[in-house]
Amino acid sequence: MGATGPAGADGSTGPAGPAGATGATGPAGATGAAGPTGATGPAGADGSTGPAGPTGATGPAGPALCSAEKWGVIGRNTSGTPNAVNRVGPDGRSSTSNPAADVPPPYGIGSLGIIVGDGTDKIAFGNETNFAELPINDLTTLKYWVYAGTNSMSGVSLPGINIEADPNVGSVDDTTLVYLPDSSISPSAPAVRLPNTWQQYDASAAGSKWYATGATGSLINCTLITPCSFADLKTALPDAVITYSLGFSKSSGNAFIGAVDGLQVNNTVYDFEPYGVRKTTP
Ligand SMILES: [Ca+2]
Repeated sequence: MGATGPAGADGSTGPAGPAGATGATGPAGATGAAGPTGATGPAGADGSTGPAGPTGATGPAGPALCSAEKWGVIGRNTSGTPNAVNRVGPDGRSSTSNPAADVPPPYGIGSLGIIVGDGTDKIAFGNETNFAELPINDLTTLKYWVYAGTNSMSGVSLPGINIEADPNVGSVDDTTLVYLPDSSISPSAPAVRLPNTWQQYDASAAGSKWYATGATGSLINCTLITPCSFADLKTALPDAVITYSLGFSKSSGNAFIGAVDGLQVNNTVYDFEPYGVRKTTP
């Protein structure tokens, strides 16, 4: 037997086998990190208008536009071309270093402005209704404030108080009781009269000078030449009553340009204001 021959050459590679079957699904991966916040979106449209709210409470009344208090020019005791007007101010001056007039009238913001020229001008401004039949002896306080718009008090005659009355003494039924501010002395009048500022006169105080017009003045010895105090006047006229009016008067003679305010009759102050006269307390 022959020897075994050499091994034959390797055969060629056989064809690829068929693909294996798909493996099973693996497990889910871990959750990824959160992404960044997105940009703000656009604003939405305006909502619709809501319903109207309830009506509010009524507010307080405003200042009166005029007063029904019965004060005015007494025509039958006025002549010439004087002027009286309810006005704002005048404000007085408090110091020479302040050019602004800043001292208001004694009551409120205004007063009764009065202008009386020389000659025959005279004016009466008062109340012809509310004081009728008031006994003179019931007048305990009678005061008022005056502002003289001038740079010098020399020769200035101030408005006074006039009361038309029935004296109930003697034979006449009418007289006018006249307060004289220019000849009255302290404490009825200021010790020093000053221009361009407000000063008070107390026609019912000691130092007051009054007279009664007509036959009554001579009868009780209270005349323009020999005036008496208000206390003496009341003593001499125990039964006198007010008749037609009580108010201010500026008679003829010297001029007056200024104002009056704060007329006090007993416990009532008549405050002269731009819209009329208002009653208040001292
Ligand atoms: Ca006033």
